[in-house]
Amino acid sequence: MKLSPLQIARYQYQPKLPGMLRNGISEICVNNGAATESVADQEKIQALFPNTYGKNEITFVKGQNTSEAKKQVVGVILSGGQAPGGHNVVCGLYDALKATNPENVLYGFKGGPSGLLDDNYLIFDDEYINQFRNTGGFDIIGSGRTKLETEAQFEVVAETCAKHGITALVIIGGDDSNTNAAVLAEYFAAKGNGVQVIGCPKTIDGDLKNEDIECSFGFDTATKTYSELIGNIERDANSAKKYWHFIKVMGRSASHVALECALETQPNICLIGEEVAAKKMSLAQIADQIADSVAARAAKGWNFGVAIIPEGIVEFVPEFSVLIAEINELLAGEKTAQFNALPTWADKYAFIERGLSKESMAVFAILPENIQQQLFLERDPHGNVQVSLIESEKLFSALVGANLAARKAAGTYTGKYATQHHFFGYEGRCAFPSNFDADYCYSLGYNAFMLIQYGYTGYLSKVSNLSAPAEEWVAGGMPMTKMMNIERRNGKDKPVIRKALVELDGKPFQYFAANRDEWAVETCFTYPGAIQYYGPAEVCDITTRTLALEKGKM
Ligand code: FBP
Repeated sequence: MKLSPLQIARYQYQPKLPGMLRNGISEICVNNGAATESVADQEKIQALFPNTYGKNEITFVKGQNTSEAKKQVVGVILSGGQAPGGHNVVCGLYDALKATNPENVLYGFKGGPSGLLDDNYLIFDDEYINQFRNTGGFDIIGSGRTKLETEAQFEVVAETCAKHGITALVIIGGDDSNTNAAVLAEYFAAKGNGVQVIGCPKTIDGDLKNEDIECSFGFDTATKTYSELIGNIERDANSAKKYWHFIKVMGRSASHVALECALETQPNICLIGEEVAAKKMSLAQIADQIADSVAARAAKGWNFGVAIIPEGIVEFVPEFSVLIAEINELLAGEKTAQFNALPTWADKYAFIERGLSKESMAVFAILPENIQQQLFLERDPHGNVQVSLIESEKLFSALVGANLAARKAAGTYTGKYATQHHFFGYEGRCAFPSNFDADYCYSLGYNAFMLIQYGYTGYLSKVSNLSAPAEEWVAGGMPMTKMMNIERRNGKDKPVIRKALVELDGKPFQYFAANRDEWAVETCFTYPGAIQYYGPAEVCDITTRTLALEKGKM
């Protein structure tokens, strides 16, 4: 295989570890912090996790390594959507494991959690792992979305571990996967089978964060990739001056990705799902707000602009959620077949009209026909509408078009409105990790092994102080039960790690809110350019604006 010059250079890159992990394995010792309790529902969580609840937070410091010298056999999986840097978590884990004892073994279970169930694995060696250093993607062992949550599955995992003599598992995943990792850790601890479980915080969506985890890995690289593309589009828009660009960006539910891209590129519009929900905004209100910007810019002779739409937006629009719930009900059970048998769209439309409430029908009626049809075509295995597949960038551009047509008829708008649509998601998930993600991920993996070596289980690998240079990062571990609360899921109370949504009183959103009126009307675009890997640290190593604002550094 012919390698690109950047690929060759990235193989040589040595990721930066936190200062306290740089002195060699023999000089890493534990500093015990305070005992922890869960963020809410303490009694219930404690009752569910009697063996792993309330443990101490720990940090690693320079000092005599006092861990037990024993051969370690570790298994690792990647879980869920790709996020840049996943390979480096595995590399960091492998390097710490081998530096501690060359006899140690690292198993990679293939295709995500199902690899553990199917005993589908490889054993890492230098030759294999070296091909993946500082590269994007999850192809080192693959990933998958199988959930490990039942006792029957845990038993199979226990058997897989016993078969290979595995004494620790590292689960690299988002909030759901780490929730399941915590339950698995408790299950193994209760069984006394000696298998430790350590989690690592992954997801480009940025919604696995809390007072302990400053950010999930991959968010930095993915948002930088999208911001580069959005900046390029802004420059094109400002050059040609003839299109409004509607750009949807990934983020299954939370709007962190959209917000970070907006902070990087200062578009005319960026919708934030959490704000839409808090203000209970309707589709018409959102369209009206965007149309105000289009009209104000048109009045200055600027018939162009850029609007960022978060992937999960429609689920935050209350009337839309009600509509979806009614459609799911309308097509429940055998009614799907009945609906599908209707010969024309007009017949189907009449069926829908009879089945929906007056309010939901009013919402349905304003949707462009292609979106209306999408709602009935794309169903998940449970028969529910797949909201994530809705082309919300096209939905909003059409609603804005209708709003502007009404303004034109009323004589209040005379501009031109031509649109382009984009969706940026997969483009960013497997990019070469930025220096930040390369360093952060390597550190998370290295640190995960130190947690294993010191005998911890039910901990999340934690690297913090991330807005400072890597030298000053703090490495340690946090009991996963600390991040848990009880939430209603599928009609049952479940212990889960809380998903972090955009906080409307948080500094990143506040900064955006303080500036967006000007951005809506003026042309304040900023062009971040491509991720830089080589050059001054202030160009190459800085992380997101979101983190800088959260840490008061902007
Ligand atoms: P994770 O939460 O598993 O990290 O995945 C996030 C994500 O990238 C979302 O942004 C997106 O909605 C989804 O995955 C797409 O999933 P798929 O890869 O299954 O199409």
